[in-house]
Amino acid sequence: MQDSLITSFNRPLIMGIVNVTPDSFSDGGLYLSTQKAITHAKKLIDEGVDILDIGGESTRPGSHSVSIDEELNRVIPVLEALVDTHIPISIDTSKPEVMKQAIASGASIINDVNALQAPGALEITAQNNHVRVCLMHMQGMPQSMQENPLYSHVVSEVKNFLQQRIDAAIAMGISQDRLIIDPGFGFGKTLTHNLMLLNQLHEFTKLNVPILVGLSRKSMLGAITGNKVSDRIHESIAAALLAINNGAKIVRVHDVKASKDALAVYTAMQTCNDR
Ligand code: 8Y7
Repeated sequence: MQDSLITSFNRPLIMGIVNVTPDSFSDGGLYLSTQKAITHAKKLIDEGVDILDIGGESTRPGSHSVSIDEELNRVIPVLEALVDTHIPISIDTSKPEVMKQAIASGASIINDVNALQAPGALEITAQNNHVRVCLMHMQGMPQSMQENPLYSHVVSEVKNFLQQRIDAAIAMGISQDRLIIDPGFGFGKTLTHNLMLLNQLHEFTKLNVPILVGLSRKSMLGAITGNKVSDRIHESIAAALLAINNGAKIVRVHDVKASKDALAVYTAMQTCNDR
């Protein structure tokens, strides 16, 4: 089972992003976006993805939330179409009801940008003791989080928050080996905050839980290079590699093939002494 990869981490893992968010400007509707998401996921599998992260609610800066039913209608058909591939599926949600139904449909990881803070989220996770969960840090809410991010010590504040969420999960009976942490690049952080987190990512290894990062195509990279979102592949690869070199075990990316090739160089370097 692929899950053993996540346990051993003998190489960095690639989580591929599968968004199921109907484009309000095209009239294809939900059916078309479902089909598109499935086709896209299969392409990522062909490219060698380790985990698929399926999300039905945009959490980009400025975005608004969707209802439980709408989110379920988006993600469940996609999940059902992909379980037979046996690639571990992560459900990107903060809603306990979506977590529950996604797990019932075969999701084995919960990716919660809200770190299981919604009422009932810890309980659902605890009740399903085969699933892993990624606890991410965010300051504020997506609608307004980039308006005025403020920290006195960004690294220690993010680290303390993640330690508290680890403690809350463990107190609920979720074992530590099911947890993953994420500093939440771009979620209520300025460019400087993001760069400090990336530079000091090693600090987070002290929490003794694998680190996941999402840097792919983010505006912090555009702020450095000036490239538009569709043209940020090189900086995304550089950022993923730096994160891995600084202790990350999983990278959440759009560009699976490119990330895989870049990480192959890292893994080759890491294992040169074993030859
Ligand atoms: C992240 C994420 C997004 C991230 C984790 C985007 C859902 C914004 N970013 N989940 N989700 N970490 N764990 O630009 O950084 O992809 S959405």
